[in-house]
Amino acid sequence: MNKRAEAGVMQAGLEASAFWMPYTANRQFKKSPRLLARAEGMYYWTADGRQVLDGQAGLWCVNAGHCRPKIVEAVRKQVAEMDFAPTFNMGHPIAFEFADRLAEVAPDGFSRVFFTNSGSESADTALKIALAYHRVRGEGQRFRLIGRERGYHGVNFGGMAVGGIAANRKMFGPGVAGVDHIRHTHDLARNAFSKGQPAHGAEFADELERLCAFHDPSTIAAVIVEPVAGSAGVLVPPKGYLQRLREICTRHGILLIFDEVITGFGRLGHPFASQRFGVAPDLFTVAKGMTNGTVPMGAVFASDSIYDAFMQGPEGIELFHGYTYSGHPLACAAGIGTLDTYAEEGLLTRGASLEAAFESAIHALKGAPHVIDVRNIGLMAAVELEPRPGKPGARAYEAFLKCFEAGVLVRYTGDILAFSPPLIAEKAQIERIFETVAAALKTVD
Ligand code: PXG
Ligand code: PLP
Repeated sequence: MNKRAEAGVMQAGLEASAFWMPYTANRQFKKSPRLLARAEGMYYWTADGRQVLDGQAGLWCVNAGHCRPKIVEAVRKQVAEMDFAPTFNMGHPIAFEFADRLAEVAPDGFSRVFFTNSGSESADTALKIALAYHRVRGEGQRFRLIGRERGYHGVNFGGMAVGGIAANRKMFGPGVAGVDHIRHTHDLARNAFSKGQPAHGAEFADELERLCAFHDPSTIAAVIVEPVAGSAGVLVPPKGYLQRLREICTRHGILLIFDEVITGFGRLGHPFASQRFGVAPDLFTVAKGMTNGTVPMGAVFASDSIYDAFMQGPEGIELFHGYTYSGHPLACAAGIGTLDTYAEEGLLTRGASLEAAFESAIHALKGAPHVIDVRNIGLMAAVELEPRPGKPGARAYEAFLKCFEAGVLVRYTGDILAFSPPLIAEKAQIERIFETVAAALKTVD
């Protein structure tokens, strides 16, 4: 443990720290920090030595649990062998190997992988591929991008523009031109306490048809949605909704992009959400679970026909896009170690066998104080609380703190508690997460 941790910074505070923390109330946090110092399997240990059960897989990314030996070893070996090599006009074998391994686990027809370094970069990359795809096919008039209210596609300009969480957008100016949004699918009045896909709301997809009529569909390049919205608080698509989006996109020649940054790599009990829902996108993005969170990496999977469209023109660079660290050797090594671990332990489908236990454990919270909704699919779930009057978010924050004090880490966003344990979770650990939440809610006013 380092000196600061030994000195007990959790007590001392970090008010003078240089670290400008992301998505965090810096002043509040630095007065009473919560520091994680070590991790293994389902657990973290705080800087002062307390064990904490990880109910959110790091940040929706550590799907195989923490510090798994195959992944650690692969990264250790790679860093000593070759730290970095460019992928612009050069290549290294491990990047090709990892792309091929990814194509093997991808749904049929997705045999091309473009590497990025995060979910945000994946979203922007997918949007740019969509625009360029239409352009190389002589349909450059398709410039519009359609997102959805309450969607999250990261924080870069493209993803922010199609994103639909107001707080993430309002400070940052007019953004990208030609963007519109369909409404979100959250409908507590009809769907509260749904198990799995809610019954009502397939018709929300018809808003896309309305936007097509309004803008002229031949100006729309792509629609991007999360199959299950994660950041906005686990909004599960109503039955038939994704199918309807797919039909409308196909009818009008619009590309459908699934943002699978959270839903990818086993979160829904299938390798990818498109398989769970039986709806195929044209492009999909991943990150997080791709390397088990060990080294930052993301990717865009392209259907063969999209990749092929780019390979028709004159010889030369087909797509003027890429990141210094696209296909970084350490990330590829971590990714291969991750896929090996997923395969050996059946983790890309393990969620399916845990889903029933997970569902009944979380739905036991129906009737607990302040709970106005419980929703779940695969191994992701949320509990929505009635906000404290005039103080949105305060109740969930308090519940989160009480859970953390009781040794369970959960995520909160607004007045929603969100859950996404590592896919190695045992039933008893899942039960402990929700028993801890139940106990915490009894003490929150
Ligand atoms: N798309 C989706 C669907 C995501 O969930 C991103 C893109 C952006 O990925 P990066 O790697 O750039 O962060 C995400 C990320 C939360 C939370 O509190 C969710 C995310 C990130 C941090 C917190 O729910 N999702
Ligand atoms: N800014 C400058 C000045 C650069 O030279 C580069 C890359 O060469 C970038 C930004 C983009 O960095 P990255 O490729 O890591 O996204």
